[in-house]
Amino acid sequence: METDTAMAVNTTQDETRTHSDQDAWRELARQFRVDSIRVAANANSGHPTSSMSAAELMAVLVSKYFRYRVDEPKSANNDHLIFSKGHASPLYYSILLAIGAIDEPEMETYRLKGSRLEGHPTPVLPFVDVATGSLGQGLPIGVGLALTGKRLDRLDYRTWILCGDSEMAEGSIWEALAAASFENLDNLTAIIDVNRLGQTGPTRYEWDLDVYANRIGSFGWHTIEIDGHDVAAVDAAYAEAIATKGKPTAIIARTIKGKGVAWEENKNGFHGKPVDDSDDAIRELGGRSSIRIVPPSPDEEAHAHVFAAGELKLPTYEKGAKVATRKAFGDALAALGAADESIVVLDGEVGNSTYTETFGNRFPERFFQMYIAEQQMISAAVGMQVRGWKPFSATFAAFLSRAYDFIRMAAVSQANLYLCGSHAGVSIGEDGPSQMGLEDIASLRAVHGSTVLYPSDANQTARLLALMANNKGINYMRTTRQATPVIYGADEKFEIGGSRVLRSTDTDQVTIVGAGITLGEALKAADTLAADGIRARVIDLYSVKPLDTKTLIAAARATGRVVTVEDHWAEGGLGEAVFSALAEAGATVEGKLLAVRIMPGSATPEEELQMADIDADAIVKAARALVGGKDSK
Ligand SMILES: Cc1ncc(C[n+]2csc(CCOP(=O)(O)OP(=O)(O)O)c2C)c(N)n1
Repeated sequence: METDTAMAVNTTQDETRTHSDQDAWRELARQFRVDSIRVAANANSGHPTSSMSAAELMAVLVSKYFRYRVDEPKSANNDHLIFSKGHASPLYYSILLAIGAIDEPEMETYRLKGSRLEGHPTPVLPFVDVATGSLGQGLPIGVGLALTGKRLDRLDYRTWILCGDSEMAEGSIWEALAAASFENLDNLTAIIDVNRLGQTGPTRYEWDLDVYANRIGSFGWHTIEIDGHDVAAVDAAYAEAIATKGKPTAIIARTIKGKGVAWEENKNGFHGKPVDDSDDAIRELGGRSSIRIVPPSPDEEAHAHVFAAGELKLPTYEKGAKVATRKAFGDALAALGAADESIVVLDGEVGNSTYTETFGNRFPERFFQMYIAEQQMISAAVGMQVRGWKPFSATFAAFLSRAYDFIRMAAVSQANLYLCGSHAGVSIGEDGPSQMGLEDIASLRAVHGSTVLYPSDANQTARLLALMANNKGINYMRTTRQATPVIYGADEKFEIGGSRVLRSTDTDQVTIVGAGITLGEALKAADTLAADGIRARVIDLYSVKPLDTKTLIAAARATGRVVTVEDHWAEGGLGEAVFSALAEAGATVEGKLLAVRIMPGSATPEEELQMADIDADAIVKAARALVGGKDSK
């Protein structure tokens, strides 16, 4: 058994070993407290008291149970340790120091400018799988890692998550608790540091461990209640967690916030600050030490599972046919999945609307139904990409907003995510505004380093998706519910950061920029304008971020007038992207930003576009007004 072969703090045998192990764990916990206090004092900020409560929990874990190769932090067989309570970073860095992952000079840079030891852990350090610090994220991401271990990698690594008790109020934690037991994740252990206090005062249930145990137990977990400062109890709890088969385990540990420093123990008002009189505190704890440990070794022989892969054969569509881009997304995703065995797909229980079901039917082993739990869907994807899988997550664009904080944090995690939001805009029609994605371009554009693609026809969707699948960072594709005409041939080339000029002459008087459903409206408008003798340039802005500023600037300079049209709120969408790029380039234009500005209701798609003033008629009117045509007054 892995626990017996573990290299613990000491190397003595038999009876004496138990006692000396326990002494060594206590010593290590003491060192973790001292190190947490001293680095926070040095930085004059941080969360030492939140670190001190979990010192024994972590000392026993890393000495005996956490199987990890410090020299190879990305090794497939390593266990994973995530501080869901990321603010306890002093404790986390104290562990890294003790296992030799960082050295003493670096330890002293905690929270200082340029340091890898940021206020909350991020993957700037190779030992950190994912960024935490936004509470309620570590456990759902851990579910993703544990799922990956069971169903994708098929390796026996374990995932250990340290949670705070105040953090347990987050809804995403309960999404994770439900998902983990449903998936029988006995390779996942939640360690709940019940220190009774949160940031501003007592937590809801303070030290009532039974409340946690009953609720978490009713979610299908094995639960163990312990005194989190009793190293023997902590040791026994980990052994029991490992021995528990078929369900995940939650260790619910009663602890004391600020433990070890009499004047701060279990007192409100010391959260998130250096310990008062830190020198005295360190003296009270017995002074500094430099214990170094070697965590137990993982099994080096096992290899991650690899699925079979074949040829890439992207779908093609006949020009003139009417196909929804969401349908083309589903077809293309399945085609990409056939060629790239690392592609996995997560569904928020709308796979027959987003068309991820096409992939799911073909590759059930790489398809994950996350049910209507968007935070868990994105977290699981973040966990999967830690191990090199390429997760595509799809739901209605509107519902991705529920997981926005997880997407934001995924960027901090330097994660590679592939997102699709379907049912974009008012053009979904009768279902009404609750189902309409009208904020997604703005929100996804605002994510650091993101890519935002918005195809307008089926062939373009397939080709852009193939490019997106090889792109890093947070990638988003916006798809349309309505069938739209196929306007591009299957052999046309597109690029991330590109655009396509569909109508142009040397004497264009106005530029119309659209994408997705509004591109067809823009083309219709250009025809109407042409009949009036107004020459309009039409640009398909399928890459909203990065933006093809070169083409836009050239068009703006050539025509002096720009109309943008989008099925999205005016704020932060395609139009604002275009006009801010033009302003930055110093291109002076007369502009009109057509976007949704009314609260839509139910109507047919055509009526919706018309009521929102983003249909062909609205574009014609705006263009005429700019050019000074007959409807301009
Ligand atoms: C989503 C979110 N909301 C609020 C905060 C601010 N915050 C940081 S720590 C904390 C209290 C956490 O208490 P607990 O989970 O019990 O951990 P402890 O510090 O007591 O160990 C709060 C509210 C946050 N980081 N994330």
